[in-house]
Amino acid sequence: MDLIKDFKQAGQEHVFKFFDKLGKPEQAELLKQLEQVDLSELERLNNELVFNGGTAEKNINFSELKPAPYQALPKDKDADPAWAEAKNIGEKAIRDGRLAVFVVAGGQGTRLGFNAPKGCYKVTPVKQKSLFQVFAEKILSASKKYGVRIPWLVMTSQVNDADTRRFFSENSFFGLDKDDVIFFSQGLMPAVDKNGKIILESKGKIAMTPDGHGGCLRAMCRSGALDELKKRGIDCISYFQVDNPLVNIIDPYFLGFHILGKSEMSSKMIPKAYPLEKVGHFCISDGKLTVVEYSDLPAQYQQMLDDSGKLKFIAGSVAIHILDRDFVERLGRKGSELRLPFHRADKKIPYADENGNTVKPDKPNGIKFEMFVFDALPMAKSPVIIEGFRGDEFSPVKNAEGVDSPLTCRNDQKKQFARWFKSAGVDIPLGENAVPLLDIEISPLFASNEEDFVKKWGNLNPKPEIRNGLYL
Ligand code: UD2
Repeated sequence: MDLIKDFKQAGQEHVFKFFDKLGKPEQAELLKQLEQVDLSELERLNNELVFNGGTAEKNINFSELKPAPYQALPKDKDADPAWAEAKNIGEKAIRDGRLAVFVVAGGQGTRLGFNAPKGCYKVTPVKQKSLFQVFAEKILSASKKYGVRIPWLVMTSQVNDADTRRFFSENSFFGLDKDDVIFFSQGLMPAVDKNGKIILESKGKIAMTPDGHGGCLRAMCRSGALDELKKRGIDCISYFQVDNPLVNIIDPYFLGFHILGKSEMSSKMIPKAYPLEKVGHFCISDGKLTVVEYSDLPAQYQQMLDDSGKLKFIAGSVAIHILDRDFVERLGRKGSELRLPFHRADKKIPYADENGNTVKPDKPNGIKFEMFVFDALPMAKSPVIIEGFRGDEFSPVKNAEGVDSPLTCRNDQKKQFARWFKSAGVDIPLGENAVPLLDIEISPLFASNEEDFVKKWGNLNPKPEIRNGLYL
């Protein structure tokens, strides 16, 4: 059999160690799994990342690193000619049906300790809506405002695909047309041991792990999602992560700057909240725009100040991007010359012992390979970065407690709503750290930004009382 010969030639024949002891269906399953493995890619990754222990970041000369320039946020966006022009262009593009939104939701939410797809996690302060519902309502609201269908791409992984789809159908797609929700699963990569050998998880199964959010570029091409966008005349894809309910997924200013800049990939930056915040850093390395992840940038650089006493590398990457459809195709198409690099992560990978019984290790024993979507930036033509306001853009749920937890996220949502009320002339009482003392929540179906809220609230007659809290 060719497959067996190929694996033998690649020095990976041990995956057939228990093959003769398997029944026919298990044999077929294993072969199906092995067919997915790209042995030449694996050999390249073993040489680059396992045998040499190197990663892409290690090639960065930190002392040459410069902070990346960005379009700074003005006090009043509509009074600023560049921002006002961007808004016009962006709104026109949305109305013309050029935009799709895209959530990467293949991760497992391990840190949060939540045993279901993370998008099902209940986040809002009053109605306890799930992350998926919040995003769906933002889409519905924009569809109505601009009179257009806005398709939603949802990337899952093999682990959570069925549960994610079930959650959407049990909730009637939160009012969206189900033809406008396009699910697809990200790819898998074999995990290897420290000698570059594929790990056998059980007698008839190799260890395969998700290929990282950067796997979305290949997955969009392979799944046909990109062709679907092409068919619908969509060329701009608004990319965001599943853990951040504040994200402004349909932002005409951002889209406008992306289009005006003829950018293939644009990003939003948020000034870091504190020097060691766990976000990427927008930098210029070797003349190219690059994101250097917090874990790869030595602490002295994360904390470095510039001449004016501000953080030198202040531009935090919070994983909000706009991707040009043709750019995704250029990088994600099979056989493409351009491709994202892989990163190495040392993990605890269950493995089959001498007798084929699965053992769960208590320390990292294997290596998984992942791609990061922000690694596409250095390959993009004319990338654009604009500044966003944290309070209207970013408060992720990552940890069960402490920073970036359900509590901080609920508080940040309430703070945002209180700010909108204040602009509309209503003072919500605030407690410690300016957290509203009342439980307030504004559905994106009522208003999904301050400007729309002020207008809508102004027109409400009679206005509801806000004695013990309010849901609008
Ligand atoms: C990510 C960024 C960090 C910053 C931060 C903001 C990386 C490496 N770092 O950190 O720079 O922007 O987010 O919140 O990305 N996902 C998949 N498939 C995968 C792995 C992840 O879909 O194989 C999704 C996951 O569902 C989530 C997102 O990617 O929506 C981020 O994943 P994470 O929680 O592992 O990223 P984090 O917090 O380390």
